[in-house]
Amino acid sequence: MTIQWFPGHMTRARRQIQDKLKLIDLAVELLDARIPLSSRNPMIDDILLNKPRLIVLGKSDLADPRETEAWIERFKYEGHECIAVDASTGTRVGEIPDLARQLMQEKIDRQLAKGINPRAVRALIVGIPNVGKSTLINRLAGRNIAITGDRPGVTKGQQWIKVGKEMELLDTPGILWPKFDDPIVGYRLAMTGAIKEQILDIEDIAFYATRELINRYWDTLVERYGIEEERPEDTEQADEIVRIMEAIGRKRGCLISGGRVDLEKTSGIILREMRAGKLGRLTLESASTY
Ligand SMILES: Nc1nc2c(ncn2[C@@H]2O[C@H](COP(=O)(O)OP(=O)(O)OP(=O)(O)O)[C@@H](O)[C@H]2O)c(=O)[nH]1
Ligand SMILES: [Mg+2]
Repeated sequence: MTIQWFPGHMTRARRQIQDKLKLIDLAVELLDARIPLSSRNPMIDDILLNKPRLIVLGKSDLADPRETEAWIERFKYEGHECIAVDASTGTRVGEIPDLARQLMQEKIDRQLAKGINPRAVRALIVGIPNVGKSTLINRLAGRNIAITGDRPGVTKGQQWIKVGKEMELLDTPGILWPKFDDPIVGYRLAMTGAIKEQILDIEDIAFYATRELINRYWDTLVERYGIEEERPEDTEQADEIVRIMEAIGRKRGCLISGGRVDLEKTSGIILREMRAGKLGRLTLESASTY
């Protein structure tokens, strides 16, 4: 399968970010707490150059809290300030302006020493499509100014939004990068909703999602769908994954003529429920293994 996922507007979006860098004091790099590694743009250092940066792990309400803590430690160890938030309820979002100010403190002190009154901190928010950039900005601003939506590609252009008196945030369209070195990165981005459904083979994505669930969250899978199958011994065997998908489909009554399982319908259920957190809080990438 080829994922056709690098439409022109993303190249444009990247260029627009680079054009704005001169105006920006700080970058907020928003990652998906369920896939902190795969949601990280490998070109981010090239795009942001040496701008001070705050890493925010978004959708942390959907991720495994222990894994999220480990990722925060990991990013801090690498020298980045990092915080996990849930922008859907606003949990910990209120700490972001303070952290941003701390990152800017040296510059602010320098300006004060020169007798210059520091202006509002200008921050840019970057991240993959659908990770929650606009939702986070709305939370910070305390009102719904940026358009949000449960699909990738909602924000089409840049927009400055005032956050209190001391901060201005630039919302940007989600960007992906031209090539995934490891195909699993593409599948994880697709599973968690960063790639447009229309260009995906949903059975293919659900197949990889089921494989990850078997490997990492087998008990949750059994509990959610009430399947009575043996746990596959070798998840590299495609039929073993399909066996579990079919068991889920049968439990959910996804059948077509002849009593066969409707895999497309089953795939839709697995992906929808996984994305909505119905399978519990899942993290697909552990800080300890990377
Ligand atoms: N559970 C949960 N959902 C979130 C969170 N943040 C955002 N969402 C949801 O994720 C979806 C995408 O949010 P947006 O803010 O539109 O995402 P975006 O990054 O601006 O997306 P693009 O503009 O398409 O790049 C929406 O349905 C939000 O309600 C979060 O912290 N937790
Ligand atoms: Mg947006």
